[in-house]
Amino acid sequence: MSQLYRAEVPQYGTLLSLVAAVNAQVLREQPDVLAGPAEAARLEVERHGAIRLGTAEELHTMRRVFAVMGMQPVGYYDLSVAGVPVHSTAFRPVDPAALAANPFRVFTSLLRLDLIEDPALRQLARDTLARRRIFTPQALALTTRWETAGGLDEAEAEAFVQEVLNTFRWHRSATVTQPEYQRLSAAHRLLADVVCFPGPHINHLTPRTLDIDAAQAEMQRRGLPAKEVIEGPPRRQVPILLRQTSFKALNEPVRFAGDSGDGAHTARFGEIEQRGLALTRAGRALYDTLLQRARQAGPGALAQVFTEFPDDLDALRRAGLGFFQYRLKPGLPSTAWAGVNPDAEVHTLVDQGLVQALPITYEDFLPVSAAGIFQSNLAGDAAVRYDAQAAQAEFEQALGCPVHDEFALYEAEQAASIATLREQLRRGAAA
Ligand code: OOG
Ligand code: NI
Repeated sequence: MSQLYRAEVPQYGTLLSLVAAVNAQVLREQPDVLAGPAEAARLEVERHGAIRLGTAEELHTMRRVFAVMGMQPVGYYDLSVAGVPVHSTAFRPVDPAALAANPFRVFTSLLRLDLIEDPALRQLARDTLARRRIFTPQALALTTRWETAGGLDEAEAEAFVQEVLNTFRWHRSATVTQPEYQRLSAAHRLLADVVCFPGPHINHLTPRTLDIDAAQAEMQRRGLPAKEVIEGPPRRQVPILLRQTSFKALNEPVRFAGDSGDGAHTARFGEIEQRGLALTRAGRALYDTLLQRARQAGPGALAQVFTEFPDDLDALRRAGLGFFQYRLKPGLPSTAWAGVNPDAEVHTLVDQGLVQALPITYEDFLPVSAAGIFQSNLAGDAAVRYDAQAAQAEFEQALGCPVHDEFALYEAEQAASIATLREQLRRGAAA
């Protein structure tokens, strides 16, 4: 997918080399910034992509296709509150070992036609979408084979990747006429992006940077059309959640149906992300409150408002704001544990110098940031207001299963590390 996107969006190659240069610089200055060689090995792997689907059936099949690759839906994001007529989830690996092997996620949005007011336009969109087939017959057959046989052999797996790649390609030929495109685009540019093409072209791919401020400055220096703002929390000593920025979307040539002319479509872009500590529900609530306050206070208030958010790992841990993995400090003789109570509070065990707390990285997305990313790439649209409600039940019905609760996944990872630790202490104490 990376090769495909690089061929389709040449600036993306520039973005990748820029991010690699910034990361190399950070690693020269802070050689310990990555937790070991496994982290370094996957640094250059893209962290996420995004697609936008048109129908419940497309979402349902996409869920089956991602399952073949070990990716499951995590989280529900309602973007209608931000004037974007979609709701979304992120497909990703859910267990820590799978995430360590490959952390790739796909932010997947489903168009909400119920939010399009004009009934004629809604019908045009529905009919156009009903005619398209976004998966090749072979991709569907291999997905079914994986489900029934419980796996694919090497050749089938290779064929699966090649077939599924077709779903994410850009198509220069639109499925609608130019006047139809214009009507859809006038209602919402996103509507045109989802409805007018034969498939859900990959909208962006996002490498991971170790210093998003430096990467942003470098984007501007190299003349990439970078956004002015970085979405998410401000720069801090301890990065939390997710910070993102992107370059503005490209103009791509389009040929409209029925010889109705040529034009251009603007939707696809490049994005970079920097990830930090996963926050507990309490931490997230504090983040949301401060973000809200900063938005009300206006541009420039973010850093000041966030001084209320503790900014060292110990404070974050003790206040119960972040998730951590706990493990025995390596290299201690087992005599160090003599007399230790295996059931003592983890913070006490850390204080006693026996246990290390390693921050768990946030693997998900932020709805306010995502809305900002959507909007910056729908340049020129006046803000649309929807009196919508989140529609998680409908989304899950289309998907064919509930989405994972992201907090529960982090909680389970933290709890499992504590259980293992206590087990080791108990064995040590008995020895
Ligand atoms: C998805 C926007 C959200 C992110 O990184 O928050 C997103 C889209 O533009 O389709 O990718
Ligand atoms: Ni993104």
